[in-house]
Amino acid sequence: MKIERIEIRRIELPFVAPFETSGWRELANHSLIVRLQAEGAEGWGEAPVGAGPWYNEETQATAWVMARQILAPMLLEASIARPEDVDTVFTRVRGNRMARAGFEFAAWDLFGRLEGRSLSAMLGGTRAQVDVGVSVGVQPDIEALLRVVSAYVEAGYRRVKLKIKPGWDIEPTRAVRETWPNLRLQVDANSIYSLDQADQLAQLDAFDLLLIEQPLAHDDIVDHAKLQRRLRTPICLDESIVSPEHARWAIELQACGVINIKPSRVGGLTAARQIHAMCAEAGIPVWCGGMLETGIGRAANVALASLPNFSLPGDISASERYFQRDVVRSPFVLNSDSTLSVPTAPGTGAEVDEAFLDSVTLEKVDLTR
Ligand code: OSB
Ligand code: MG
Repeated sequence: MKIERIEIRRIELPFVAPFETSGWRELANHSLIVRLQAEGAEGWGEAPVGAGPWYNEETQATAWVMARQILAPMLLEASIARPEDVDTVFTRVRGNRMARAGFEFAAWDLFGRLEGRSLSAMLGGTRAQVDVGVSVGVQPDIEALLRVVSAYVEAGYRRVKLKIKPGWDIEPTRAVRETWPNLRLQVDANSIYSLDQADQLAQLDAFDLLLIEQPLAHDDIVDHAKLQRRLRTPICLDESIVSPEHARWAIELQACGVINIKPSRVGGLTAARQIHAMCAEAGIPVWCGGMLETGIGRAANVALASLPNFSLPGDISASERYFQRDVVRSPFVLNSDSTLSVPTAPGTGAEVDEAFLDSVTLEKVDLTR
């Protein structure tokens, strides 16, 4: 197949509330949306980059340049027989994995729509519903935190993740654990600690957490292995795992007990599926993380989370947790058992609301063969 037309846009879709991590604040989704057209069909993908290089090195500005000047021209030149071929087309490209993933997701969607198969079926998904939780940003004080968590518990979420940082770690976690003794609880530090803070992190062992996510540097594996030996709670790597090779290194070094797979972080679903298989083999549970995606990127995450070794709840919340209005006519709704239903329609199943998407588009380009 030859891709005939590629549309790329950068958008700004405000969140219902600012999202604060250990090191930065997100006020809106600043992703790139990719649309591929071929053989009378189309596919959509989202590169969920942030406004600034705070999570990884990519930003909307870098992804925009990469997509227009490098990735789209490469893909228009190529001939692809399966979605996995997009991963191969881009192997020469160093880094820039979220920008690459935007195109790769769109190719899966395109092939799914052409073949009449759901993305979950294409990937080898085995579940019709996926367990999900909610990621709670840093709050001004513990009272506010308990109010926010309480609203999510009321809404039906049975797994909560707290963003932590020095000065906002032990006490907030203790307060949530004491208020909800049976809640599935985990924390995420987004790379803010160093190994010499191991004793402080070990205090989190008291709260029966599912995992402690990415305590150390975004590109570290070695110190995480040292830290893991000093903690009872499993370490979960997020930022550090940017490819299947990185997952293998982390497993070999015993740097973590769990891996968070974000398909966008690793360049797409092809690499995500390889990491999933490698972890299944090694007995490492995985779960699907999120990047505050619109309904376009979220649909790819939900399909991926339907694979068998996704045995912990994902950071894939209902659309209304993020946006007043999503760019799709098929928003995700939380089921009463803290799950989302996996779409069964061809491709991702996302039905893009083009008029609304246009209204949140800052800039758009069209490239053709
Ligand atoms: O580290 O998992 C993270 C959001 C943006 C960037 C990084 C992270 C997150 C989240 C939110 O924790 C996950 C979501 O609900 O999409
Ligand atoms: Mg994380």
